[in-house]
Amino acid sequence: MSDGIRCMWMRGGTSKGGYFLASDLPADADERDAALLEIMGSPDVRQIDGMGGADPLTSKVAVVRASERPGVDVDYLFLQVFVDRAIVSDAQNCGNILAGVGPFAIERGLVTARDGVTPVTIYMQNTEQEAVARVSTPDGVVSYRGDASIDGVPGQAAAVPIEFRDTAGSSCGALLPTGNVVDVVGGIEVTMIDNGMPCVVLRAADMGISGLESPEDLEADSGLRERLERLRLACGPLMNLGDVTDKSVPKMTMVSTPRNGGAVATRTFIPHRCHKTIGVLGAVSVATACLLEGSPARALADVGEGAERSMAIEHPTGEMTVVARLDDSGQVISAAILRTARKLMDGMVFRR
Ligand code: NQM
Repeated sequence: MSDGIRCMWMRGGTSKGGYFLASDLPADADERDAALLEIMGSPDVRQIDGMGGADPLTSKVAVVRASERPGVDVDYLFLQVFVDRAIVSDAQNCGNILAGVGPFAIERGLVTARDGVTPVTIYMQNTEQEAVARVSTPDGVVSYRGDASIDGVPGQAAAVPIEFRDTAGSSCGALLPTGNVVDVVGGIEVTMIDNGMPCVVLRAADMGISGLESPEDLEADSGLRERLERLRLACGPLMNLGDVTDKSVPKMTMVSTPRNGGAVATRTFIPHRCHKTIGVLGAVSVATACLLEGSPARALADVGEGAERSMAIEHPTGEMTVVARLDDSGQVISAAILRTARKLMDGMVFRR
């Protein structure tokens, strides 16, 4: 039998995946990716011969190492293992999988836990930015139990609040890579934005939908999917992302008026499947688009007032609240969200 690779399987926010120490994986990126494809069972729509859950949200990997950067505890590399294609991509970050990185780093001894709450400063290698996650550690031991709940995950768990700073232009080089709050691409008004995740934000009505449809119904609409993909391929180069045919960015978020007292309603393709909720950094980017005077989202959104805005981004299974802090000129300077995480398995995973 082949040797196993040590890993922990965790739910991070509304996603799930394998968490590895960098030192437990092949150092060569091609060899590492070949191992991860086998571990997940890709390419195969069912991922029947691997650990993946036949959904991009459950086919994710965190690679973690102790950081050599001043003031930073660990470096985190996010890898998206495509389900139906033999692609492992580092072209995007993931704020949901990020929620498990702090607990994992403590469990693996990379960070010493305090009694109570342990802040873990994480350098996100994909976008070269930092986040601080606060992990519940009563008596210096990670606890996954608690009374926090997040939409899209049943039950309650320990809160993992995460704060992001300086996420603008994470992958596109600028918050608004075209320099414009609104561009017309293929006849549709869009905001191309990157506040931690490259997103194209457009009105649901402009795609002929109400914006309240279920992800299943939207995925079943092949005409909608084709129009969205055409638009995405046209936006990619305009966002400094080059040819995005084989990339999982930009995300496509269709917005409409909030229906449940939130800031805005969303339906997001990531980019070929419709998200059951919304990505963390995706939500930060969409919230930021809602705050931009003149954007298509702004006209539909309820953005509140003041230097700190608590914005509930409505999605198919509830909402995700983004707490945005603004400077005097109205620019978002930091964003915080609440996630939870859970250890599911710690052991060895095997290659084919
Ligand atoms: O935007 C899905 C997720 C994500 C990414 C995706 C995420 C983020 O829900 O930060 O969390 O957009 O591919 O895990």
